[in-house]
Amino acid sequence: MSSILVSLETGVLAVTLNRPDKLNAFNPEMHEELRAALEQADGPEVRAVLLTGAGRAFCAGQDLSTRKVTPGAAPIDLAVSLGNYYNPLVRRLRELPKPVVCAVNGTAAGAGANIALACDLVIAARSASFVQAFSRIGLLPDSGGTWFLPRLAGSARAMGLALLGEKLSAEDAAAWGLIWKVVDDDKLAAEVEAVSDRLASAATQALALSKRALAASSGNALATQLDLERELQKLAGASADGLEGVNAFLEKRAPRFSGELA
Ligand code: LHQ
Repeated sequence: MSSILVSLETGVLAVTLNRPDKLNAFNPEMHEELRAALEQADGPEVRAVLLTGAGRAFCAGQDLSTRKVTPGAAPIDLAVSLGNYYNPLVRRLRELPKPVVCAVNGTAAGAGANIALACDLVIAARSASFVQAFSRIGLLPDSGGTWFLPRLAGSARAMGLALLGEKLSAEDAAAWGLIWKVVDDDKLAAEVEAVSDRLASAATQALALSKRALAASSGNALATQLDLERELQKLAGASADGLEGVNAFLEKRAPRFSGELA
């Protein structure tokens, strides 16, 4: 059985983590398959990515069943796993010039929580939860957790989540600004499909430029950010979809965006 399921429909590349009996915890095979699936997102036929999990969890982070160390043996070097797999994955999600929707269908724990937070629009089922499980096993948040949490939730809440490793409900995650929204469990599939379809028929380059500008903002002073917006808006305005958007508005019709990247 493949540990990642992939389908492409109407411009949406749907990627499902598929190790439900392990709560979709990551092993090297799943990382490799996910990397290959996300490579498909480079094709012009893909205009949005939808990431979700099979079964009752979104993802329980690293598969700990292969991590048992016998006393006296050399410890496993976790930097290798982060350097080879988790860090490139988080960067890929952030740097992909296309929107990534994450449907958090159940528990998102450890790296699984932070991979969800790395996505652009996170929509969670009401029964889902987010657990910075790291402190419970003697680790610190990784996969971008120490970067995302203070920016999304503020430093007091980031610290509490990191140090206590308590379960945060999807509703609290939304109230704290960690995610875009929560929907009833039986509405999740329809909601994420509608949002993904909408994004896949939008002006793809403009969305990519929004992603780029927002990513840059946390390291920039306002003056620098204004310069960046000026530079990027020039590109958006000169693109085929930029022209189509304005023309459609003036002609009082719905725009037909090609989604071409410059
Ligand atoms: C699991 C796992 C799991 C294996 C549930 N592995 N089997 C990066 C670099 C390198 C190394 C270190 O880490 C990292 C990043 C990380 O992600 S570190 C954090 C790793 N993840 C965790 O510590 C979470 C561990 N899991 C849990 O705390 C709970 O299972 C959660 C809160 C996810 C769900 O709780 P429950 O709903 O009560 O389910 P459960 O605990 O009964 O789990 C169901 C099964 O899934 C169970 O197996 P079993 O054979 O007893 O049915 C678990 O052992 C297995 N499972 N997480 N990460």
